[in-house]
Amino acid sequence: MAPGDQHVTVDGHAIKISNLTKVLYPQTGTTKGDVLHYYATVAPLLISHAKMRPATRKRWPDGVDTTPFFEKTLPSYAPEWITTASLQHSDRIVRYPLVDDAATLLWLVQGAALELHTPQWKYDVQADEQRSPDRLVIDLDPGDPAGLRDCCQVALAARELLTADGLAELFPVTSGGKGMHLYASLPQPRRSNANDYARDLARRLTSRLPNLAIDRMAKVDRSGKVFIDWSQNNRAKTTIAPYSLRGRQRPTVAAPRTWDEVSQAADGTEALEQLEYPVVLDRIKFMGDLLAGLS
Ligand SMILES: [Mn+2]
Repeated sequence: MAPGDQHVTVDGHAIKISNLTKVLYPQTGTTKGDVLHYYATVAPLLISHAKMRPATRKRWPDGVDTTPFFEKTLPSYAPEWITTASLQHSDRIVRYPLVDDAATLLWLVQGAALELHTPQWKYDVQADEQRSPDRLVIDLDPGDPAGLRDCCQVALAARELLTADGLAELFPVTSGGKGMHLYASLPQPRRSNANDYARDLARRLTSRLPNLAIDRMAKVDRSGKVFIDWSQNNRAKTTIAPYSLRGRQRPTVAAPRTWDEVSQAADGTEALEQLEYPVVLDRIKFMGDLLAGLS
């Protein structure tokens, strides 16, 4: 082993951990050790929402100031104990890891996978099949000068529409980027047409808030409006997993929020900002998992 390398045992699996002092976020001095500690702490929460979902990783081996790479296929040097799903793509079969346990999560993070992206459906390893989508995600992307406050106004309207549609609870998550994601568990009857439902919801939101929201995919002028991206419900798409870090200048997180926070931001009482990992660690100590109840 190189100096500074060590082995940790997680779920009975030995994982080699290296370069703990390497700075991955220069602006904040956040090291790989900090990142591993963050993921080890949020593992139970992150995994409860990411398990059984084939994970695409975005890796920054040399830190966030360098060019990352997307990785779908699990590398051949990966440990055999990682649970995988082999999925047929148009031209090839891709073997993805399923982030079903802390050992898998930490092995991926050891490889500087700062971001984990997952689809809104699960892969059933026993049956060897892809299940129908069990979650709805609505991605709210603000176009300058619109910001999180505008997203919150759209989020409140979305919550009203979903409630009227009889859907279960809607969960707001600030993305760690510019905007916000809204999640809902999909009841069985809506699972076969999640993408159509999301598209229809986006259209209804846009007609309700014509000056604030836009739902067109084309690169029309989105400035000052919130783009409601419903397309991430497509089976081929993934979204940043809740509790994943982001590979941005600062170590922000895709962080669950309360509706009180969203309401106060919408009416301007209290500004809402993207959260960095130390704040997320504090919050989970006294708030637990705000996404408990999401499938
Ligand atoms: Mn987005």
